[in-house]
Amino acid sequence: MSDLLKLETETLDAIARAGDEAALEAVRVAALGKKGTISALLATLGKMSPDERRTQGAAINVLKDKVGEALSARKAVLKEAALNARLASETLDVTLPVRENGTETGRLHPISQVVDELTAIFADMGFSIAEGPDIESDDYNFTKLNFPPGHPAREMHDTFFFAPDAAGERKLLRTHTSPVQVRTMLAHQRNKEEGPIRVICPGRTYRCDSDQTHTPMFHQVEGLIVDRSAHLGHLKWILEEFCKAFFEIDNVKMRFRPSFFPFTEPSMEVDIQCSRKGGEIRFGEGTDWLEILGCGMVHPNVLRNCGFDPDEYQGFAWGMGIDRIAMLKYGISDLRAMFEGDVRWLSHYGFKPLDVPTLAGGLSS
Ligand code: 2NM
Repeated sequence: MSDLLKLETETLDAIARAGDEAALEAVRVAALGKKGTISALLATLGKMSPDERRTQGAAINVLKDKVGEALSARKAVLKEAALNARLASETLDVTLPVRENGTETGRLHPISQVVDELTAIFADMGFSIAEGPDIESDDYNFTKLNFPPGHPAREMHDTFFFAPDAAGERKLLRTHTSPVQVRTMLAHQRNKEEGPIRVICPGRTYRCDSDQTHTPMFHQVEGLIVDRSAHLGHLKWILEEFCKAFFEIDNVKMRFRPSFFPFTEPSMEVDIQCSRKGGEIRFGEGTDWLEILGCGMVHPNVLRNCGFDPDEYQGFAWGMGIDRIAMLKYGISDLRAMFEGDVRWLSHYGFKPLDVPTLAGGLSS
């Protein structure tokens, strides 16, 4: 009996000292597990005489029940303590502001926004969008576009040239997106496509020029129509519709001045009506003019170089600077800040990524 009493004292003591549920479980296994002290005592009952078994059995079972109760009581205490510790450490301040996800905090660069706007406007008029490589051949960037070798207009483009390759060919960074139109015309012929070409080509362009109003990389969008009966009246209508849609005004006056480009004849520069009252440019009103693009009828040499018979086909094309029209539309004064990648600038001038521009839903609202 005194052994039983000793075991009881020791076991109850161990239960009282168990500091967490894992320690308590170890005590339980040591006492009541298969090889536990109390289980071992119960196993001795079989070898006892019936009398012995009656007294000893009752005593061992009383001990087993006591230990069992002590275990569950201690377990309840430890469980509550563990819960209280978790509640104290895992606090959540539900009054904190909700952190917004990327679609709310991220911003699209104004240039991406303007490209999306141009795309929406010209796609609505039935144009496709074409892209091409930034690294071009001299042939596609110049020769096919009626800039013959040695022509002074080549020098005006401040071209970035690469070192000549093994075959002696000198690649360059395209100085305009016009080589994409060249590729479009050549592919149209190669694939024997039917019908007119109607395409706009937005993209990066490069010239070795850097000051307040020039960056060595800038963006252009050029448009091209080639058809049997394309004429300047169509060009004028397209440009007017574009300006009204892009600047989100009901009416616009445009002024076409004669100019020169190697790839068009005749060539024109286009101004749009604006007012500059109070240092702020507004389009569709006032008596001032602002130059926004160049255009013209595609030169017969260019059509011929790209596989079209200029006696059967005519084309017109135009080109403008995306950076410049983005700055005009969105009141951005510093060109170079556009390419500095400063998130403070972007969070001010950028656009919410889910506000996709559409003609029906509004371009910029
Ligand atoms: C401009 C102005 C005038 C132009 C011409 C062509 C092509 F490939 F058809 F010959 N593409 N772009 C063009 C015409 C570009 O940018 C100021």
